[in-house]
Parts: sequence; C-alpha cells; structure tokens
Amino acid sequence: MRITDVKVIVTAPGRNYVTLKISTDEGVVGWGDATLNGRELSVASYLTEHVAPLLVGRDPQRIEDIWQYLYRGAYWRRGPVTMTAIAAVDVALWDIKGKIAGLPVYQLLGGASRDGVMVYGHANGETVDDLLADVGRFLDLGYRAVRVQAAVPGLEKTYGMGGNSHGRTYEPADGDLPAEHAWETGPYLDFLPGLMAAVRERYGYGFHLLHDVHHRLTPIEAARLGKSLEPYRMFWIEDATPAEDQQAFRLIRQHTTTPLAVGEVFNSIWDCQQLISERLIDYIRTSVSHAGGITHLRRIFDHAHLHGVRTGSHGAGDLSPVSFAAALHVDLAVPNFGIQEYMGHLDPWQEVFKVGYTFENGLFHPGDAPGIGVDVDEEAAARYPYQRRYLPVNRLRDGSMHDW
Ligand code: GCO
Ligand code: MG
Repeated sequence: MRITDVKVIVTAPGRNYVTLKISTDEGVVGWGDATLNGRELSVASYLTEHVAPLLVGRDPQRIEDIWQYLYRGAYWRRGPVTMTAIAAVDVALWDIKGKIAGLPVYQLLGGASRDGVMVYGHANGETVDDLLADVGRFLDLGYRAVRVQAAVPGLEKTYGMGGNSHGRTYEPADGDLPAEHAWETGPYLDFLPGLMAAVRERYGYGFHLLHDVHHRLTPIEAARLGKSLEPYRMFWIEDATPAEDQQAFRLIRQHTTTPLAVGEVFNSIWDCQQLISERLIDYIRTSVSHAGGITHLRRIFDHAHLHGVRTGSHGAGDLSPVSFAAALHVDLAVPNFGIQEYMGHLDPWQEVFKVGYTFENGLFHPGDAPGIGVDVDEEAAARYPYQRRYLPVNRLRDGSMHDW
C-alpha cells in the first residue's frame, strides 16, 4: 500500500480549520486536523511545502516509522508548527489503519477501558446570575462536569465570555487583528471565591467544577487562588501560571490541595516531563492535534500513568471535529483518563464535518465506524474560505504586555 496524494484543505465553516487528507493507491483515505489558532497558514504551508513531498510513495501503515522520520528527519525539533503538522499526518494514518482493519481506532489502541468519555462543558456569564443560569443549562443537558468563567467586575473584558457574534458560545479568535484586553490580578483574585461559592450554594457538590485561569497569575498568586478555592472542591484549576517554567508548579503545589491542570500549549513530552515525573500537576492537558498526534500523545499519557497523573485533554472549538473524534478514541482506551474538554463547534461546521460521535448522560462515545469516524465534505469546505483571525492580547493598566 502506498500514499498517492497529500492535500491540505483550509476552510472556515464558523471558524478556520486546516484539514489534512492523505489518499492511498487502494482508495482508502485518512483525515487529520492541523489547525493552530491564529497561525493556521504556517502549518498549512509546512505540510504542503515540506511534508507532502516526503510522504508520497510511502507505506501509510508504518505509522511509528513515519512519525520518527518526520520528527527526527526535520533536524529542527518540537515547536507548535512542526508538532501540529506531524499530528495531522499521524491522525490521518491511524484513520487509514482503522479503515484497513475495519475497526474504530480505540480498538487498535487496546479497546475501551470505560463505557464513555466524561466531558466538561463551558458555562459563562456577564453576571453571577447569568452564569448560574448557564451552569443550570449544562446540568439539565446531563453534563457531569462544568467549567465556570464569569466577567470580573472592574475588567472591561474577561477571558471565556460569550456574547460576540456567536451568541453564548465563546470564540476568542474574533478579530482580523488581535483585540487588546486589559488585565488586573487583584479584582480577579477577590472575585473568584465568591463566584464558586455561589455555584456550590445553588447547585451543590454533585458535579465537577472547573476553572481556567488562562496563564495570568504568578506562582504565588496561583497558590493563593488555589487555597481560596479549597472549600468549593474544584476538579481543577487550569493554566494557573505560564507553564514553560515547569518548576513554578512546585511552589503552587506546596500551598494548596486544589488540583492543578496544565498543558494545552505544550507540544511534546519534553514540555511536561518534569511536571509529570515530579507529580507537580494532577492532569495533563496536551491534545492530539498539538502534541504530535495519537502516537506521541499516548507516549505522554503512558508517562503520566506511571506517575499518577491523569489526562484532561484540551478540546476547545479551534480543535476541529477530526481532533475531537481522535481524542475520544484515545480517551476511551487509556487507563489514566481523567476528563475531556468539549466546547463544541460553531455553525455551520456540520456542513463540512460529518461525525459519528454521540453524547449521552454526560459521556461521549466516538462511535464504531472504522478509523476515526469523521468524513469531510470537500465541496462544502470550498464554500467557506479562510478568514484571517487572531487571538486577543492582554496588557496591564500601565500598558505593559501581559499573558493572555
Ligand atoms: C481552553 C483554552 C481555549 C484557548 C484557545 C486558544 O481551555 O479551552 O484555554 O479557550 O484559549 O483554545 O486557541
Ligand atoms: Mg485553557
């Protein structure tokens, strides 16, 4: 069996997605997601210009060898562009292998370790009452876990809010140049404990409560936040501090029993090996599309399993339905699954992506179609051309750049 064609499809049904299609001489086709939010065309070009010529003529069944060839063979290692490109190839090859075998990918990974994949939804609100109503909406839908974000009084813009052209659904990449937000740590740290108290007071403790700090605090501020939230028994606080400094988590850890999650911006095992082996975090949030595909993600998750760290993969709307489906296969199979983020996708995504995954009682299942279980309608994709979009940036009140 040989790879005959490698095609990159850039489309924006609701938001930008970069999709990889690998075709073979036996007519089997595999799909991968290569979307890197706000930097989409760099991965598209990496794939078209530098990876496609290397793949044509190769045996698509040699997934590990192709992974190593692309990783070691580039000489330049790691990095979000490279690892997202490799991820797209890897997922497309697992899709092909599943289709050849006539099995869903989770079966190739060892089979289901659980009945379904627990996800958390995104509740948000411009006021506490508004947020409480949104949490109720998720609980009514059967969610067992809800991420809570509300506008911080005193800040003009808060991460995680809906209310733009997409209504309730949060979509951060909303400008053709980056929006500028202002950040102040004090009001945020004062506001959060009362917010979580209000949620627990209204709905009790019978579901998991999560929150994304989105990289804004120093380690000692994050330690204070974790401590102040202990009474509300958080499932986790996420990205409490910018995570390229892995040692920073030791300080947070020394001060709080609130569980810690990090890793959506990581792209290799080397970004988190200290966090994991020193048990400085509870959940690793690396994703199938940004951390080298199923092959590399499994390696990270196995390492995490050895050290009692569970999985909690990134699943924002900028990870396409191809990635979400691939994530569900991994989540269903690995022994140390924790939770999966599910933000959903913006309309009219279903015109382009035909998925087989299902949701029931708070759990997703990837379905039993051979491969990943997603098809892409290329004609529909062509109707939604790429639109330049950027994530926002953050500045402090004095104009200094801060982490967004
Ligand atoms: C999350 C993430 C997203 C990111 C987005 C960036 O936890 O879902 O933090 O909201 O901001 O995926 O591309
Ligand atoms: Mg996040």
